[in-house]
Amino acid sequence: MDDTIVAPSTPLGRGALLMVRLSGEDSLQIALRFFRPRGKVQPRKAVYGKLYDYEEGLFFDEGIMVYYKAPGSYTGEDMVEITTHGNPIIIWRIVELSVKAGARQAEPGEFTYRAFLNGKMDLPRAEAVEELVEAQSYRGVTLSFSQLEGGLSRRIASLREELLNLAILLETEIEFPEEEVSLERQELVLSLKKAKEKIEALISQFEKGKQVLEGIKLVLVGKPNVGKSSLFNALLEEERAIVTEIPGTTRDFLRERIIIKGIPFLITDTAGMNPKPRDEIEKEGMKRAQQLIEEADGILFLLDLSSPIDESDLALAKLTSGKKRLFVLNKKDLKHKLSEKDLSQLGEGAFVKISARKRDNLEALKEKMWETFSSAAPMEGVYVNSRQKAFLEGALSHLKRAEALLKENVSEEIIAEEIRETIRQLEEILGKISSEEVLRNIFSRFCIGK
Ligand SMILES: Nc1nc2c(ncn2[C@@H]2O[C@H](COP(=O)(O)OP(=O)(O)O)[C@@H](O)[C@H]2O)c(=O)[nH]1
Ligand SMILES: [Mg+2]
Repeated sequence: MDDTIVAPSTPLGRGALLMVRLSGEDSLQIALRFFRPRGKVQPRKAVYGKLYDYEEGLFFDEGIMVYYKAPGSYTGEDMVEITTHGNPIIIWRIVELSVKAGARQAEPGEFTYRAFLNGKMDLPRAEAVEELVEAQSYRGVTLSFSQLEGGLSRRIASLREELLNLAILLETEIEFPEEEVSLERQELVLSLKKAKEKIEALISQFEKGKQVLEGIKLVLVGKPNVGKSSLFNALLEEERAIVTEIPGTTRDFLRERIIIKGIPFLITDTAGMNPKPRDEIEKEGMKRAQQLIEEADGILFLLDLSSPIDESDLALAKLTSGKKRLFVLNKKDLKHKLSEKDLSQLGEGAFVKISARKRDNLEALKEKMWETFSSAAPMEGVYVNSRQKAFLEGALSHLKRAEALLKENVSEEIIAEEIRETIRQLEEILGKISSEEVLRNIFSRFCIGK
């Protein structure tokens, strides 16, 4: 923590600009080894300068430097940000020159970790930074930004406050039993119920939040030539997959994202999905399709309206029976030969008739996709990730235990202990009492800084 770290902070492609960051006590001193400012360096003021290679004795680029003085920076430490022309070679040379001047290359997530340790943000906010960067839709961006602004943190903190007051009241009763009881049992019952409802409301946002942020993974399933690739293209409104009349020609998997009512759907077009593989390639294709089906959140099951159901359809129906499905009846522009009875053999799932080739009824399909696969929970501007959810569930079980104990008329002490345990679970969410190992583990999964 007391060393100075350096890392590129933009993806290292070629473009107009790239940025590198330093954080730690020696940031400015190290930066000034290779950055020659033209003008006075002042906190939070951009200064133009040239980049000097102090090993080779030459200038290699020009750029803008901003110096932040502790604690007024992202990490809470002294920081320097340097923007250069957008060639990664320049950035790597800056990193190299920084390291040679005494900096250390940052670990993934380390800037945000420092911000957390220095009290710049609590754990849900730090996690929101990562979630914001990873969000798969604009709705996901706005959602994670409201989390970054304290959406979840505030709710957890106020809940913690309320429970803390309860615990303290109970404990006062224990210590001074002869004094006027300030806390009626009736009140306690009500307070616990309210707290429980708040926690349940947060847990209920998990699924929705995950869908908005990460998207819903769908796989196109259907025998060769039903129109999977045609539908894939129709949904994307571009010719991404190869459409041919030779069955089983799409050999690769393609994944693309479409947004329906703010929810990203990640759709995979499967190749060589032939339940009766004719060669090694098709066998391998089938194996990989099976893997994809297992990992998917749902299945878009394609059928050909112009032909009756056959064994291949039935085999695929069996393969996907454990998943949420939407049956997409394609080629509705052709003469229908698929009967209701055929459909009933396939099992559970809503259906919709479309023509991928004619781009017909796609809006209805999208509406059905949204109905079938997206979580029914309303969007509340707050969400919980899986880590936070686990602790909320822990908190909930202790609250329920406190409620049950209350009915049994046990001593205040035991109830207070359950409330204390609930509070500890909430503090884990905020990162107040998490061990260094746990914290490092959370931050090292961050992609930022990689
Ligand atoms: N008439 C008609 N033909 C379609 C429709 N959708 C796809 N096709 C045709 O069916 C054939 C196979 O389509 P493709 O998308 O490659 O099927 P895949 O093997 O499931 O990927 C192509 O000739 C498509 O033009 C449709 O809605 N109506
Ligand atoms: Mg195909």
